[in-house]
Amino acid sequence: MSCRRGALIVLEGVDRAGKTTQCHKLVQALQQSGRAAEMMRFPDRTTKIGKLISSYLEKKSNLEDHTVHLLFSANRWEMVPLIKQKLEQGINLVVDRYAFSGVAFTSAKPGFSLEWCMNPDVGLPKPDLVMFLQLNPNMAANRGEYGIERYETSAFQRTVHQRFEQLMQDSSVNWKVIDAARTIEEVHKDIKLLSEDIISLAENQPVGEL
Ligand code: T5A
Ligand code: NA
Repeated sequence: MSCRRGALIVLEGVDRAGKTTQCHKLVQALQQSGRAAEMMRFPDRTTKIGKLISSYLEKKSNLEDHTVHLLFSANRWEMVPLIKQKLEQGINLVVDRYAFSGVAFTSAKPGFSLEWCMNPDVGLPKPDLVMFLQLNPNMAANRGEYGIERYETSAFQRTVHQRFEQLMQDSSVNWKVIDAARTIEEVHKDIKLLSEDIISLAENQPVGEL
């Protein structure tokens, strides 16, 4: 006998779309309904690699563009043993950003192809569900503290949004688009329903690879 595995659920979207808010609410809701659930976020700024990334994002240090891309990917790879372990233990993981953010943000810089950007993340555990919080970057800009960290300019975010649109063409990934311009509760209701559905489906399937 083996225990049912947990689902790998990812929230993506442009900056300020509400990902962190919704991840917390989803974990709480799943736990309240008696399911094991934990949150994970990328970048994970607590590791050695994560601290390099955090300093870069806060503009306290500069890193060459390819280098920082590989660090973001390495920051996911260093969590893979833990991700696999949690899923095997039957814990549902709710992940705030994943490889798709990595690709969308770097490929929004001049001279980076989607293909080059995707390569370092090939082989990562594949999410069972990726929910894209759709929000016009102009609306996102009106939500608190926009413009402090690197990448937080409307022009760059518009390009990031276009890259996400391109990534969502990939039908081998289970994308669901969520209208994030609604209230926190309305958005949460959709996210919870989609997550509950995927949790029952995923438990009968092995974890895939990106
Ligand atoms: N990055 C990331 C890469 O370049 N490569 C990578 O591989 C990865 C993983 C940091 C940066 O790193 C880049 C992308 C980012 O630029 P981060 O630490 O996740 O990534 O970014 P944060 O600044 O923490 O989070 P975001 O800006 O993405 O915001 P969220 O999580 O989408 O939004 P949230 O929930 O914090 O909400 C923002 C504000 O809006 C309000 C909230 O209360 C909050 O004030 N809000 C709403 N207001 C109205 N209606 C709603 N429905 C609302 N939902 C939330
Ligand atoms: Na966030």
